[in-house]
This record gives sequence, structure tokens and C-alpha cells, in this order.
Amino acid sequence: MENRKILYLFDVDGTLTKPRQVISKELKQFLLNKVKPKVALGLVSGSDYSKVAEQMDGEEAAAHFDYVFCENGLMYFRNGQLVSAQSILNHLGEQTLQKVINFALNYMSKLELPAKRGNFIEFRTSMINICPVGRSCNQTERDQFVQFDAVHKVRETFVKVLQREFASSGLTFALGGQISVDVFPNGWDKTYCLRHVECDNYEEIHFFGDKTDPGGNDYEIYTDQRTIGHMVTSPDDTKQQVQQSLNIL
Ligand code: M1P
Repeated sequence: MENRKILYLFDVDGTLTKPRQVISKELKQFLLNKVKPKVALGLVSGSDYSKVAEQMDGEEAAAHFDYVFCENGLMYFRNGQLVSAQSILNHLGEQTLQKVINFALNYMSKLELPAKRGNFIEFRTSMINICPVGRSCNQTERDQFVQFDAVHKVRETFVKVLQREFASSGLTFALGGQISVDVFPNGWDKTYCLRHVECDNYEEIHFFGDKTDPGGNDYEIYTDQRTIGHMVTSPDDTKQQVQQSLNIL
């Protein structure tokens, strides 16, 4: 295979798929049939494994990617098997975690939004995901929140309050997707996944992501010196940029 010493790493939501949707058949086939013969392929998402696998159209499809980095790479999968994992609970301890959870629940209890559903705090292995509308909202309620948030800056304000409250706790609060805030220890951002590929000695590591502005969860890896960053605006844009960079007609 040509150029196997190049790695193309992709964010998922907004980059390979519409937020929380499944990848299109066309883009999946393009990546696996046209791109994979040229470069190694990896996924790096803030989401957990079940969501990433679902969005790649199932675990079998996800396993076709050389690397699957979930929860920013703190959960590392290769060929569908978990290779390594880090626990936020072990890292922070119960007391600090509860302080964050209690504070967030209290803050969210005072918000008035177009809709409020369930699962306001999703506890993952290596991060907490805080969601004012509730992760069990449906697509219409998600869209409503997105519009409301664009005007009222609910998450942006929430992040500032959290940063002030937990200034000395060593935690990062990042706007991952559309409706939630990811919370993880400093340094457990998407650059974490790069340590897993160090031993594979890639000559170039390209990263494609849509949340590349400061405060977005692609910012750190996009600006990292070890990667060549590509800012994209949609799955179609990702395909176009990959086609151009690899001269695929
Ligand atoms: O794009 C990755 C993000 O996807 C989801 O975000 P949201 O539901 O807010 O659109 C979450 O899984 C989030 O943790 C993740 O960073």
C-alpha cells in the first residue's frame, strides 16, 4: 500500500456525520475504498464507543478504521477491541466528581429552556458530559435547543461559570457537540490520542475537525505541532478536502 506512513484522523460529529447521525454510505465507501488504500485511518471523538460505532453504521464498520479513539482517545480501540482506558473516577476521586455533578445539577435546575428531558449528566469512563436539555431529548428538541443556545449562549455562559467555580481543580470544560459540555482533566483533550500512535512513526498526521476554534473540542489537536490541521464545515467539505489532498478524482 502506498503512503502507509501517513495517518488521517477524523473527528466524527459535524466532520464525518451530521451531529449524532449515521455516516452516509457514500462517505463510508469513499473512506474505506478510496482513502484507506493510501493512508491509515483513525477516528477521534468526544463520544463514547457505542455512539461512535452506531454513527459509523455499526461495530463492524467502525473496526475497518485502523484506530478508534473514543472519549478523546482515553478509550482506545483497535479492530473493535479495547486496548486501553483511563478512568476519570480514579483520577479525580469521588469527592471532586460529586462537587462538579452537584454544582452542575443545581445550576441546570434554574435554567428555563424550550424543553427539558432526562439524562442531564452522562457519566462516561473518562469524562462527564453535562447536557442542559437532557441527552434523552429527541431530534426536534435537540434542534430547538441548538437555536435557543445560539441566541441565549446557555452553554457558553455555563462553561464560564464552571471554569470560575472549579478554577483550581485541573478540569477542562469544552463545548463538544451541539447540546452539551464535556468535562475532563486538563490534557485529556483530543491530543491525548496522539500518544497511542507515537510508536507507529507516522511521517504525517492529518486531523480533520469542525470545532477548531478556541473552546471547541477539536482546537487542541487541530493546533498541535504534531498534526496538520484541516478545518471543515460539513461531511461534504471533509470529502472534498480529502479528495484534494490525496488527489483522488
Ligand atoms: O462531537 C462530539 C460530541 O458529541 C456529543 O455532543 P452533543 O450531544 O452535545 O451534540 C457528545 O457525545 C459530546 O460528548 C461529544 O464531544
